Amino acid sequence: MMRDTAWLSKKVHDSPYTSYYIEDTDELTVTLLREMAKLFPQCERSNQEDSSLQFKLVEIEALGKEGFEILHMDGKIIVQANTTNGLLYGMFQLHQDLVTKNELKPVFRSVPDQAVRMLNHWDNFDGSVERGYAGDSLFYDNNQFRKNYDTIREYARLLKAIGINALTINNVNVHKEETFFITQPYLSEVKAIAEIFKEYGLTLYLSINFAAPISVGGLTTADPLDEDVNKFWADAANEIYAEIPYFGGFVVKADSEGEPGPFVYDRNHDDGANMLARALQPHGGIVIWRCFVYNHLQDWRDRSIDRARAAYDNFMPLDGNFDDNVILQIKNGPIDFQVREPVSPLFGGLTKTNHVLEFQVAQEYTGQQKHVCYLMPMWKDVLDFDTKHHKENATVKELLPKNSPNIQRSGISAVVNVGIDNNWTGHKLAQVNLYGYGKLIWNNAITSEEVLDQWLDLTFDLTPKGKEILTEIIATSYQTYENYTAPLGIGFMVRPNHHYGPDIDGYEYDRWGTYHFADRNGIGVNRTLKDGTGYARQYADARFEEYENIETCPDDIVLFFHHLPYTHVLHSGKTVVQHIYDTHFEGYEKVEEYVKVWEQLKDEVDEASYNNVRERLAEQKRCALEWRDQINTYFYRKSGIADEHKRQIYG
Ligand code: GCV
Repeated sequence: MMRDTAWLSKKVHDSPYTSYYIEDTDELTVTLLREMAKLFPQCERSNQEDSSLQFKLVEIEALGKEGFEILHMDGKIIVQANTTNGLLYGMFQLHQDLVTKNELKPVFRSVPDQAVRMLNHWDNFDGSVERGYAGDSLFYDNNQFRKNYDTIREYARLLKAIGINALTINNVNVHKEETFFITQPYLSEVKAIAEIFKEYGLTLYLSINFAAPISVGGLTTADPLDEDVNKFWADAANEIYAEIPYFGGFVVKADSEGEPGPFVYDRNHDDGANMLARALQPHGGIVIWRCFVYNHLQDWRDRSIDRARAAYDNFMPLDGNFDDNVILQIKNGPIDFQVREPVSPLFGGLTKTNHVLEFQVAQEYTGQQKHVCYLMPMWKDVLDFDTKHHKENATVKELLPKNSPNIQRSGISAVVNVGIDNNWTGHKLAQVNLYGYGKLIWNNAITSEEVLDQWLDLTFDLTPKGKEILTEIIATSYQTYENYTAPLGIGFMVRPNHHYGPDIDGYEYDRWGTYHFADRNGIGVNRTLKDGTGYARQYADARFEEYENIETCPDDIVLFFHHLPYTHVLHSGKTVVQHIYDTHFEGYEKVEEYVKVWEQLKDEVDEASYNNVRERLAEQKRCALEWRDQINTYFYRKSGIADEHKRQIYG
């Protein structure tokens, strides 16, 4: 079966540009030529410098290494950039503009807002993907590399077309065999993949296991201050760069959820990260060190521990201690990619350490690519969040580059949502999340609506009515998902381990630190400074005061910060319990509506996509009903308060 080539499936056929000019400069020109042949089949290369379509290398400082301009005048188009890499980005933009019939401006300049624009695969060598919902790994099967280079090349072009410039290809939980990826014979296999991404200007990184000096090197310790351990990593780096001179570096999950790290040796994260950084530094490599560090063996009886505090408590005191080639990677929220969380206080907090933000495109907690859930609105909220660390210009998107001492080492990363499934993402509509992620981190000002509009035009051939229907489904899907799942920012309530479907108390008496504390009177976690865990104090003053005070704390995250009686009246005018009932009825009804209106698209989308979405919507409806009834019943039983509208709630 032909793979669904997502946003590069349509070619430019009916444009007046029948010939183009480009100088042959470097190996990326080969890629550009190949892409032109694929995407603009009627446009032939010419040696006429004044062809109707020209790709030009220029020297315009403001464009940097990746930016480009598309000039449209006198019937000609000129794509210009300082590098062939920039031209390649420009060509994909032009393809998109022509396919979607976007009116070309006389001068369109595009320079990425974030320097690091990365994806992390959580793929395992056995072919499984941790939190993967689109089939097995693209790269591995049964402890072998798949060597499916055509598919990988197809993937590389999809990523380039949306602006991604780096990726890791193995899980941050680095299991036994994958620990050896930094050595031969695996290194040659890694190189074969790295070469393909390099054709598109993407840099490949590996996740490494902090204990590799023991398991690979045969040492008795992985202590970052031990000389032999330092030598092990320096040798490993030498070997890697001898094979792959353009290798990006390491991504590290250390002292997190059972992964080894410096704590074992009474050392800290800066000791561990800087030790690896020293090994990579002579080669220009980078260490990306994750801040997802918390006590995952918590006793639920111990109310003094708050998982939300952990990243800030661990890393804030180390700000400024990290080498220039270390980047900290911080999840968008303090817990774990919930449908609604406050923004991590490390953004705006850290000012002396390079850092990137981590999103999750994979829908671990947002319906696992069985439910439609458009994540752009959430990501926009995070990037536009005003940390209030300064009077102005203190949004997350502005502070990421500003608060990293080396602007080239700041940006955004994300757990990707693709697998070997023919449509890449399992749920066809989940493609929009990958597309949107790339577009948004390149251009932080793009709106959710613009992204959706583009993706629909690139993907389907819809009538205006059809487009309206699909726009409505996708645009409302995030709010819908939130409505029928965990309310008011409390999070979790999912089945343990696989995290799919409702299980309200599933984690309540467990060790993972994700509690909601519902009792007969109320629900929520008291994270105030006054008499709670004090998490609220990790924010800048204005935010702290806003969250600390129940009068000003926003409704949508109020249960994250406060334990409230069910009868507490929200800013919306509803009580907590009535809000829960209303949103859960609304959420489910909306899914019922999606199922119905999708049928109207039968003749508008290809059969595979039609059936794919229809089947998944049916599952979403089944699951949303479970959520609705379990949540409503749970809170009815706890509170004894009836629904004002007397809808059916099971006793
Ligand atoms: C890769 C969550 C997920 C884990 C994941 C972890 C992480 O806890 O459930 O599967 O592990 O985040 O981000 O490291």
